[in-house]
Amino acid sequence: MPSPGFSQSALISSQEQYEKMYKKSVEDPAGFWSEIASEFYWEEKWNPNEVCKENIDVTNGRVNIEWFKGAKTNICYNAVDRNISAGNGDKVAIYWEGNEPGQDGQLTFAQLLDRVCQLANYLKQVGVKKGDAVIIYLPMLMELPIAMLACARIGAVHSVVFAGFSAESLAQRIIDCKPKIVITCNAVRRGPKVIFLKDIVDSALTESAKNNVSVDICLTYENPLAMKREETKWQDGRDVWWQDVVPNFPTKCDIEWVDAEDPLFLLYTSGSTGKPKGVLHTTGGYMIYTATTFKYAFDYKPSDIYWCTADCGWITGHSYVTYGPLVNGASVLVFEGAPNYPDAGRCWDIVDKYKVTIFYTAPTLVRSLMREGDEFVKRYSRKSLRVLGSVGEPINPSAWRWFFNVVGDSRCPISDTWWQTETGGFMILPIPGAWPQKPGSATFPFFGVQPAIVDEKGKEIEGECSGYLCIKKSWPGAFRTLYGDHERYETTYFKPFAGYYFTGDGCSRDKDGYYWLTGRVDDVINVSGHRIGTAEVESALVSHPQCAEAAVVGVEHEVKGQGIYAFVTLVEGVPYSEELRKSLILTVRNQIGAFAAPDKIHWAPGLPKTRSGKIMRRILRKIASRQLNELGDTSTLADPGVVDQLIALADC
Ligand code: 6R9
Repeated sequence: MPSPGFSQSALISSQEQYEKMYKKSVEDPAGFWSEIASEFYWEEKWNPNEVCKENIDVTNGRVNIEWFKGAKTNICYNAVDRNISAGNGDKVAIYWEGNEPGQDGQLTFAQLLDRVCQLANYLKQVGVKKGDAVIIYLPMLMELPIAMLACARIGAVHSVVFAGFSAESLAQRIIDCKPKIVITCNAVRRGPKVIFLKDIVDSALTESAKNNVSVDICLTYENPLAMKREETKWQDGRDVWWQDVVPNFPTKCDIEWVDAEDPLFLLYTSGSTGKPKGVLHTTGGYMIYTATTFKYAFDYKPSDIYWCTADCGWITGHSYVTYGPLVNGASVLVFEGAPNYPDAGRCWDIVDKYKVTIFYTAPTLVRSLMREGDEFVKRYSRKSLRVLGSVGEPINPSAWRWFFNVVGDSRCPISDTWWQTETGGFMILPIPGAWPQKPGSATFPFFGVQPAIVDEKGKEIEGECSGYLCIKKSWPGAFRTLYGDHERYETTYFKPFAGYYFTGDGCSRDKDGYYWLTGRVDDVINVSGHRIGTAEVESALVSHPQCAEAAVVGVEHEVKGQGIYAFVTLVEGVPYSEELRKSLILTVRNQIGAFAAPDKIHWAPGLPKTRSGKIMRRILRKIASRQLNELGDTSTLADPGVVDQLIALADC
């Protein structure tokens, strides 16, 4: 149960209040969201009769979602200028904590505005216009949210690429969205390591030039704590030091008022095929949805100090490091380093240092810190903490309990937020103060969200049940298309179960109506909360000259949630060796990024295939998890003998 003290002062203080608001949100979505939208700044208002236009039923033609079309606003204005006009110019917008304890900085909203405007003016001067794509490949420096906001201010479409992606992955994204400019920094320290980001960008730009996509400017932030300017490789004419140009620009920059339906950003995410999908979010609906979900999910109060450990390279960093909190005028902490450096107490050290009140993280981090023992937590007071949050994968009840009892001293509710890159913001979560919690359940839908659990045939199942999780109607934060591929948008998300948005997740609902997410039901693996398509890893493996075929499945992993398990068939005559194993793993690191490196390579003289040549992943999953008594029917295999061979080689 939420503690009575918490509920009393909570924004939503009871189940009844939630139910009343939820009812209104589904019975009159236009009225509900218009009322909320009125709290934000709009240069031109929407037509009250056309708040939402949608068709999510493929059988009725093209899938199309529009909210507040025709209205004009700007999310940077709402996140920065509006807070200054409200008298909060001197409030800290961003606290920054560097990799090493003792390195820190901060910007008030007024200072943030100056920095955003200078960069926005620079971008304008080099010819970036409304609708142009800008790639941002930066670590968690203050410059990362500054760059996002500067793009938004001038109507440019940012595409942040997580700075753990390899040169090849970066090149793939550059080739897809053809930016005029890439914004990066020379290097970054993460824990004890230095990562040379500019070198990665250089190779990505060489690769994209080979594909006839050339980028005019590589704006590089000099990160002197990681690498000296003189040591950075440089291409005159293309490369420009941020510090040499941006501070010379004026600190005032006019706003580009954009349509609510103009694109705000593109974010590439993994799907079940090899090619990442460019998820496109627009401005108005996304703005009000991220701000509103942030406010209620964390019971936000203006005095809060909020810390989300996600990187801005993922959707969580877009919606809940940058936009949602800043639009609410919240003070946000941005942390450059690694959560276990210099030791496993770092997070709690930071919590005490900044008096963090809301701490939002991923189950994988909770599990990895839990393994280090309570001692690292207990060393710090943590008494400022008020609300905890979890995202990225289902949180297992033992990690939930440790988070609740040890980190939160049994006093802070946990907001277990289920959502996706595609949904823009939270979809199912326990609003703290309103709901009795059940460890591991994401609980109930957010306002306006109508979940449906459907069976194999797409028929909605009522009551206590399990099946595929779909959503019945659009919500303001929904993605509008996949960049350059509306057909794939329809095929992936709206065709599997006509009339619904299909999430790709399995889900059950218990007798009290609580939702329990059970993980992906497609060929996507969730490693430490990062989505990785099995096909992406397979295509990286088979690009190795000695690899003939590969099949990748997810297996349970104590810390990461899921680990990557790769079955690999070598080219005829090539012997297995430790060296080859390492070289295959390196290939994946180079092509995707270190976070996608397989945990296990399983040598496979042959793969279990049906007579039509389809790999039976069901069997591979059982072998990978060593559930050898549960292999099921293998009689439809073209060669059932391969299964015994694979089992014999399991621990080689
Ligand atoms: C926000 C984010 C989305 C997938 C999603 C689901 C899993 C995320 C979860 C969760 C259970 C939660 N997921 N949060 N599963 N409980 N609280 O992570 O976006 O990277 O697109 O991943 O992550 O499987 O479908 P994204």
